[in-house]
Amino acid sequence: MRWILLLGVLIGAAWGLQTFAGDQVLRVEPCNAEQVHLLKQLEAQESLRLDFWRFPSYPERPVDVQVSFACLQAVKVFLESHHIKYSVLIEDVQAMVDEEAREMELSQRSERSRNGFNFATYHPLESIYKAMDDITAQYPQLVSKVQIGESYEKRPLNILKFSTGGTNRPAIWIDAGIHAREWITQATALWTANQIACEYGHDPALTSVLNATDIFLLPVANPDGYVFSHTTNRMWRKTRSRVPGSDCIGVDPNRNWEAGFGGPGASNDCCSDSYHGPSANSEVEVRSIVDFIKNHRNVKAFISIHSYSQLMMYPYGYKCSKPKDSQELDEVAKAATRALASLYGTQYKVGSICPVIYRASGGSIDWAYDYGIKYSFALELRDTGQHGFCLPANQIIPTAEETWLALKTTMEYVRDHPY
Ligand code: INF
Ligand code: ZN
Repeated sequence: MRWILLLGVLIGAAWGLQTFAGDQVLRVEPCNAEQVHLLKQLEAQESLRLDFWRFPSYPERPVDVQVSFACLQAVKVFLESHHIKYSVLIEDVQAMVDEEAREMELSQRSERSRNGFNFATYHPLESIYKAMDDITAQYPQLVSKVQIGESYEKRPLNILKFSTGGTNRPAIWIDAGIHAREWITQATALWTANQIACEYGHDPALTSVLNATDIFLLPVANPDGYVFSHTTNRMWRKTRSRVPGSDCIGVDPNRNWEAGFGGPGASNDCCSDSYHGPSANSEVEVRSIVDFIKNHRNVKAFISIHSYSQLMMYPYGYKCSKPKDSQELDEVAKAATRALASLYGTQYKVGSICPVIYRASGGSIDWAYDYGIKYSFALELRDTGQHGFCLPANQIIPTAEETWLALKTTMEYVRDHPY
């Protein structure tokens, strides 16, 4: 049995398939600034190829880091020798990835036989795009597909526009999947698209929102990265752009916006997962959204969906001072997360990016807020680390249903508070 595993790993590696045999995810709990500094030194050690699922930051907060089998012992010795507390959050990353792949294969097989779209499983990009076309075809009076650009590898960037008429109505922007590996976000966005289409005219809150505002929904903001996370490296986060002169690929699209660009909370190392890129808006995926928003001055809310950690955040990440609207944004986020928790009891934390998680420059919602879109929020969906980016498919619909309550609460508030 073991030689079959070895053979699989070798064949996978020959294909450039990233395997995670023996990898673990550690939850590290630095207890002071010095220990955070040590973790940042570890992060800088490229040879360890550590994959921080949650980055080290000041002041000290829990850090989740995926460690390859080859480096596991060395990293644990390092942490223990510096008395840095850690625990094993995920025992076997490969087993979790394999389980997810098995579930996808089974449900896609049954879906083909039933000829219906299964929202309760993860889908490759082409299935998501086909589902978007089907929703548009089924509800042509309400839904239209708009291509706002092309990715680096020339895949379409498609949004769904939900509009019940009127011209130049206030609009709400929602994007998901800007970080490729956060699969629950693309799945939640697709379920949400179907929910909006089906529930208009039935759900009073949604109907009242759509009778006054338009909704622009981008379910896959980083299609190249998403395809790569399906075909090659499940833990891929960035875009797939080739930066001239770099020996690594991709830019963190949530560090590439003109908002404190290149400041603290982003890396200028092209191999880092938080690499900000050669210049603001260097990533065509980011540029396309910026251009769309600039051509639609009626956008009054900007919601960017990430995972994981169960948070609803508002600006700023590029600085740790509060935005002028912090009290109002805090109240909206608290109301939205109360609605979310009312369904299954899922608890979210609320606050500005910097104090809630860490300093992060070049983020999308900071740009939107400074551009004048007051109601700018980032959601971090389930869970809090037990599965991380590999949330089991049986949680897709419950996550989407509870997130929907937060989105509706936010959209009703935006509708009732024109500015
Ligand atoms: N989010 C963090 C990030 O490093 C935090 C964040 C969210 C920063 C929103 C700025 C804006 O980008 C994730 N979670 O990557 O997926
Ligand atoms: Zn993210």
